[in-house]
Amino acid sequence: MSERINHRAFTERLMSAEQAAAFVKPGMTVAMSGFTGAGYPKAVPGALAKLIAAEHDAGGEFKINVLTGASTAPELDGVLARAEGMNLRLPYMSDPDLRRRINDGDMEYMDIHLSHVAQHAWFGFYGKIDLAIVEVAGITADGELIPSTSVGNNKTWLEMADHVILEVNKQQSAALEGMHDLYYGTALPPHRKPIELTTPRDRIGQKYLDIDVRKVVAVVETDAPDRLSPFAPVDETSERIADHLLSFLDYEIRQGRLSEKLLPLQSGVGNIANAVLAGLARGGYKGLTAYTEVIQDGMLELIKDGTIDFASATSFSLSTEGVEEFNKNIDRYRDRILLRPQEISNHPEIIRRLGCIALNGMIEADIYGNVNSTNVLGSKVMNGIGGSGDFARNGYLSVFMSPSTAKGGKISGIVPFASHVDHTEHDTMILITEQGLADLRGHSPKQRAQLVIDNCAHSDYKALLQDYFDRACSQSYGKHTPHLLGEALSWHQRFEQTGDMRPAS
Ligand code: 0RQ
Repeated sequence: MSERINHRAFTERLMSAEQAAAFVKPGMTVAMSGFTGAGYPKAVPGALAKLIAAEHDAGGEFKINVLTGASTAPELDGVLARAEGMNLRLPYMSDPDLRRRINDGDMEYMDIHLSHVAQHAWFGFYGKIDLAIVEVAGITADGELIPSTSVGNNKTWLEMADHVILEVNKQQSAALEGMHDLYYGTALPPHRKPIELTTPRDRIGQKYLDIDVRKVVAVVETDAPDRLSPFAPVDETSERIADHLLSFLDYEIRQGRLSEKLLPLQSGVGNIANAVLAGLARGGYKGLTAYTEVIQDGMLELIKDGTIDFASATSFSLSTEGVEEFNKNIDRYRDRILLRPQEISNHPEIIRRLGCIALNGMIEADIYGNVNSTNVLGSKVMNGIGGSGDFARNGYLSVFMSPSTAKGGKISGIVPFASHVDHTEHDTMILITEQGLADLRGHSPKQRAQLVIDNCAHSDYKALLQDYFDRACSQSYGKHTPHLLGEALSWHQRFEQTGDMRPAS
């Protein structure tokens, strides 16, 4: 038996990544593991990319549809994008080569709420899933799968796919065993039952993933780390954003709306969200919980110093240093972290019940609070909506954060009209930039606009926004959400034409 494979039926199927990749045929829909750079297959996609490139060199056509949990890494999205091997990719992604292909119009990309993916697959919206390629940390003597550093949609992929390729990665810590909670109680409407999870700590499922061994066509052993990009160092801008958030939370506690334990935190991906988590350590909180998608470096720090007592997620998203820290002190983290399928970590029913505090980054917001999380200048996708919509719509509080400007001040993060809307004004309660915080709760559109302009806009753009808003208030067709339609997107147009949202004068 191999070190991590303790069941004969699986060792019998051991083969090289090249042999396993040969099971993938053009036109297939292939579902892969992987969520924010963790737990993705490390070897088969690379071998597949070589097969694809060879086929293209020979004048043939070889493209597949790729479904994942969320973003993966260069060894999956990067190699397949460079080989021009994907017709369609869903959902969230962050690989630069993949992003380029999508934005060049060479392939299709579907950006979907992360909680929707598994159920849409079950509803049949994505057609048949031919093959699943899933990384696991080991296979037990009973033939069950020990999940890796992310769970994502793996349960669904293993159940739905006609055939399965397993990558068993011995570099993933053996101590991951027991850190997962796999819920098998989901059903299709109208047969759904309540999901009985009432605190982030609750275990409602099993430790291992089930697998029908008859579907397993290949098992590949790997020994490679998750590869994650480092976060930008915490700078003054993100520290100021964190400070505004902390003052706001203190205010909520003083008002009696939140207790000192707050409510379960959700924190998005990206530099700002990570820096804000680091800032929470300064807040002096103890014994908080998180019900979120990803455990990033900032959250690991909070668990380490006792700020967070328990975190439920679907994946890790750690830098190399974060992975080292986790592996070195895994005993400290083992009883404080549970990884669940993303349909549970992001489930609207649970998020609403727990009352999560949703903290997410954004690209831009407009004066009324519509938030663009995904498309620069309304057309160029950055990463995708991820789970931000699952949490913003259903959380107790929805907070969106961003520096007030981007690209050296040439772009304003607060605009007259968002060039793409992921979260409507109805889903946005709090907007924060380094300039300040706008608490939009209980305010009408015009009141919200004034708060956003006063509190969040950068000084280079404040007067311009005020001028737009004032003229809209007097000239708009309707006076409920005043807009000048011919001008509403003119800032984005100006940037396209001149490289700066500010007028030349
Ligand atoms: O670009 O890297 O080329 O410099 O966007 O911006 O300010 O470093 O912020 O890393 O926190 O990311 C919305 C992308 C913010 C992220 C987004 C450019 C900026 C920079 C990154 P460069 P920052 P962050 C749960 C939650 C959606 C998914 C989500 C995100 C780069 O938060 O992907 O929330 N959110 N999931 O220059 C042009 C603007 C810009 C802009 C920023 N207005 N115009 N470029 N940038 N604002 C987790 C999961 O779902 C898995």
